[in-house]
Amino acid sequence: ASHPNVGLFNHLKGISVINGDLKSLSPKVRAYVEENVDLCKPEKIHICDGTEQENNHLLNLMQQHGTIVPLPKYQNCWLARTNPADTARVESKTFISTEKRAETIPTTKEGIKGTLGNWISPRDMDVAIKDRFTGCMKGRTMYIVPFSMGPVSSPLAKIGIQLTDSAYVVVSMRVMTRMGQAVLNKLADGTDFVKCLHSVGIPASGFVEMASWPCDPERTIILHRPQNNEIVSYGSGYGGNSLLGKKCFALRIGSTIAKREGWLAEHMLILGVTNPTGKKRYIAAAFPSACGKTNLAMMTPSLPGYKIECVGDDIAWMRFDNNGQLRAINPENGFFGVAPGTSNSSNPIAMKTIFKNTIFTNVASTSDGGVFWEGMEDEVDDGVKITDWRGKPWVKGESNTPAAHPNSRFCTPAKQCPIIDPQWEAPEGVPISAILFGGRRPTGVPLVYEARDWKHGVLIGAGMRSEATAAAEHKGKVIMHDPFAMRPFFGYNFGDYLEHWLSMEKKSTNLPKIFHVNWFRKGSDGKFLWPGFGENSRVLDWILRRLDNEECARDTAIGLIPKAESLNLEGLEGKVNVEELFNLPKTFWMEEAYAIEKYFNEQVGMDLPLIIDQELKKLKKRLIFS
Ligand code: GTP
Ligand code: SPV
Ligand code: MN
Repeated sequence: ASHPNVGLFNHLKGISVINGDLKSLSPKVRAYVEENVDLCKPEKIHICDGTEQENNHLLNLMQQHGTIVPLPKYQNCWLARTNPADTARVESKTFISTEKRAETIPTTKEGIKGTLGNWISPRDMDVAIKDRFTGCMKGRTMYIVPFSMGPVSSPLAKIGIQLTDSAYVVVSMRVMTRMGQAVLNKLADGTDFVKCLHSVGIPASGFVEMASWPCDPERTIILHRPQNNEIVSYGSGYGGNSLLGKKCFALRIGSTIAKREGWLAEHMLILGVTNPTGKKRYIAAAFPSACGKTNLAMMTPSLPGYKIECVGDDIAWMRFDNNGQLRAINPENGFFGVAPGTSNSSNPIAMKTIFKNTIFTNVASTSDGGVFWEGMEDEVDDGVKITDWRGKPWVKGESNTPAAHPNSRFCTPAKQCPIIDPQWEAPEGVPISAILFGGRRPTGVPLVYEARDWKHGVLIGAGMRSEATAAAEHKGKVIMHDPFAMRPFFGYNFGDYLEHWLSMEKKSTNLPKIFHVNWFRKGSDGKFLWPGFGENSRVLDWILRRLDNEECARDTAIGLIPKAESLNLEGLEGKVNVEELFNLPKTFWMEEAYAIEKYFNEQVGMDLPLIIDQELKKLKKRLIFS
C-alpha cells in the first residue's frame, strides 16, 4: 500500500489498474492488453514504468510471498528458489507455429524423429492457448512490461511488450532488458512490438504445489508465431521459458526477422580484445548453453599485455553495414549467467559484478546471509552453515547432491561488469573481426582450428556437436549435434538458416574469419588437457595473429591449426600436452564426418544447401588423403 500509484484507479471492464494509466498506452498496445485481459481475467493490471520505486515495491511483494529472500551479506541481492520441477528450459515443449511445417523444421528422412525444433499448426496453437490461458490470472495481477532489446535509441533495437503474472519475471526483465516508460514513449507513435504473453499458470487440478513459486510443469508450453511476431509462454517461471526477451524474442523470433531483413540473430557472446601493441578487435563466439560464453566474454587474460572487454555474454544481433563491415549489438541489458563454477579463480570479473542488485536463482545460501555454489568452496568462511537450493541443510563432503542446482543462475546488470566495453551500447554496434564456434568435445577435437573460407566456416557451424549440459532437460553426458549453438533456438527451418548464412558471403569483401575452439578435450586420465579460462587468451592471441595474416598456421584436413611453437605457451611449459591437444586421429575424424553426414541426411534431408553437401564431401576427401 506504500506504493505511490495505489489508489489511482482506472477501469478496464471492472479491473483495477494499480500502476500507470491505460489511456497513455498506444492504441496497438491497449488492444493487445484488452484482448488478453479478456482471456486471462486478472484481478489487477500494473503497467510497468521501470522505476526503482516500482522495483522495490515488487521485491517487497515477492518477499512477503516467500518467492525471494534477501541476502543481507550483499547490497540489494535476492535469492529465489523455484519449484524443483521448474529449473531449466523445456525444449521438448517449445514450438514454432507456421502454416506449413516445412517453414519451421527441415523435412526429416522417413521414420526419423526431427531434433531441429518442434512445429505446431496455427490451429493447435490457438487451442493450446485457449486451454491454458482462459482465466489463468484470476486473483492475480497482470503486469504490462514494455521492453527494448538493444539500446532504446539504437536503429538495431526492437521492442516487445510482455504480459505476465509473475513479479519475478518483471524484476528480472528490468535487469535483462531496457524496461519501462522510455519504451512506452517510443511506442506512442504506433511503432510495432513483439507480443509476449506469459503466465506461470495454474495446474489443471487447481492445486498449486509450491505457493512461493506457482507453475504448471505438466502443461508447460512455449509457443512462437513468427508471422505475427508473437510469443506465448505458459507454465514456467524459469529463465529462457519466461524472460521472453531472451531466447524466445532475441533468438527465435529474432532469427526470423533477421532472415527477412538480411541480418543475423545468434547465440553468441561479443568481446573486445586489445593486444599488447594496443590494437583492438571484436570477436563473436557461439558455444552451446553452459559451454563457456559468459566465461570467455569476461575473461582475465593470463598473457601479459592483453585486455578483454565485454559487450555481451549470450546473444548477438549482427549485420553488415554499408561498408561491408559486420557489426554486432548485444540486445540484452544484463547477464543471466550459470552460477556453479564461477569463482575468483575461474571468473573474478563475474565475481566483481554479481554481488549487488542481483537476483540469484536456485543457488545455495549461507548462514551469514550469502550465497554458495559448487566452485565457491574457497570463498566461504569455515564456520558457516549451508542450505542447499531446495532449502535443506547441506554439508560439504557429506551431502551427495549438489548444493546449488547445476543450472542455477545469477541475473545481474551488465553495466556493473568492471570490464564492460565502452562501446557496449553503441547504437551502430561494434565491428566483428572473427567468429568462433565451439563446444564440449572430450575427444578428437583440437584446441583451435581455422576455417579455410566462409563456406567451410558455415560447414563447421553446421557440424557443431557438444556434450549435453544442465541448461535444458537433457540427461547424461551424451554428445549432441548443436549447429551454431542454435539447435534449441532456430526460429525457422535450419536448411534455410544455412542458406541465409551462406548468402552473407556476398555482402562483404571483408568477411570475418571463422574458427572452432574446444577448451574441453580430455586426456586418458579423464582430466581436461587445457587449463581454460584466462589461459584461453593464448588461443585468442593466435587468432588475432591470424587476423593480421601472420603465417602461424599449417594446413590439415579439418582446417588450419597452429604451426609448431606458434601458440604462445610461455609459463605453461611442461603443464600442457600440446601434442595431445592438437592430435587429429584419422579414425575419429572419419567417424565425425560420417556422423555429420548421417545427421544432415536424416535431419535436414532435401533442405540441406548443396554448398554444404559439397563442403562436407571436400572435407571427407581431404580426410581420406590425409
Ligand atoms: P549459457 O548462459 O547457458 O548460454 O552458458 P555459457 O555458454 O555462458 O556458459 P558459462 O560461461 O556460464 O560456462 C558454463 C560452465 O562451463 C561453467 O561451469 C564454467 O565454469 C565452465 N567453463 C567455462 N569456461 C571454461 C573453460 O575454459 N574450461 C573449463 N574446463 N570449463 C569452463
Ligand atoms: C541458455 O540456456 O543458453 C541460457 C539460459 O542462456 S536461458 O535463459 O534459460 O535460456
Ligand atoms: Mn545461452
